[in-house]
Amino acid sequence: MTIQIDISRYKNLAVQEHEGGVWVVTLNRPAKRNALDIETIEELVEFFSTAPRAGVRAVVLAGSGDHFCAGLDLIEHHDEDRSPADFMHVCLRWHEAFNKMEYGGVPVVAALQGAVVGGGLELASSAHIRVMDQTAYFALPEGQRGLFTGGGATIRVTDLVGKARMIDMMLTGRVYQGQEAVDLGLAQYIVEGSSFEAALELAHKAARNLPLSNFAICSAVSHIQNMSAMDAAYTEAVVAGVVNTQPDARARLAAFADKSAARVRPKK
Ligand code: 1HE
Repeated sequence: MTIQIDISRYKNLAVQEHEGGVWVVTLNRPAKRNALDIETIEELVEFFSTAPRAGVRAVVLAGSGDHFCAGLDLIEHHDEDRSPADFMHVCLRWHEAFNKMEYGGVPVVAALQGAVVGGGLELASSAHIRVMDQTAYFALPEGQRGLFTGGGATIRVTDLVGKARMIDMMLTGRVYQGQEAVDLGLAQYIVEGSSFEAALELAHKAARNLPLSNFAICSAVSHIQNMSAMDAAYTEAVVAGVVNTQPDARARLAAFADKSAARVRPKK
């Protein structure tokens, strides 16, 4: 019951299929520094709702131009002059998109450059792996703009950097970049060259895992984090029961047994 992804439906995203089931989704409003307007969020909901049922094995999420994403479209927000209820519904659509990413079961690798700020950091923190280049920087300018985070930063950015740093970022507009950003957990990789090329390579690596293993890694880990220790242990056992007995794993286990499978070795 595989469904098709219709790339012609996307206007603010550029959606491309690469080989091996890897798809590249690019925020495509560089003139607006890829700010997230309502239409972009709806397209993210659509793509990440469809991807798990469309045979997508991994996604690279990128931004076109010099910046990954400038966060909430402040001009749209200003022009719309929204009511509290309106903006609550906007935020619920952001959560729909970002939860589909984090809990959808398909590995998402974000390729970061330039500004990864406000809602852009909320988006990036919904990916499973973040790769930054030397130009990437992270900030939460909400405090300065008279705003508050609404796309999950209180959950995901706090998870990455801890409560005290999250509050400092919001109060003072502190910017993190370079190796320090990796040391804090804002990104897992920093590269000299293109973050896109590095992200693509990681996505291909993840795509070679069995889909059911990736489904568990990219949904069960997040669900389990939300549970009590007792429920988490139970759920882990149930998920492992299903994943670790999948028929497709037998060939991989047989290759280990007959010594034809690669061994785990440190880097030379
Ligand atoms: C935008 C946006 C935007 C740029 N909404 N239009 N986010 C922020 O507070 C970050 C706001 N943006 C910036 O600080 C800078 O634009 C950047 C550091 C990202 C890039 O700087 P620069 O010098 O390359 O570009 P620029 O000249 O500032 O902007 C170029 C154009 O992009 C310009 O439009 P133009 O029509 O005048 O050419 C800008 O208006 C437009 N642009 N950023 C709309 N964010 C669910 S709650 C989430 C809450 C938040 O995310 S708050 C954080 C918002």
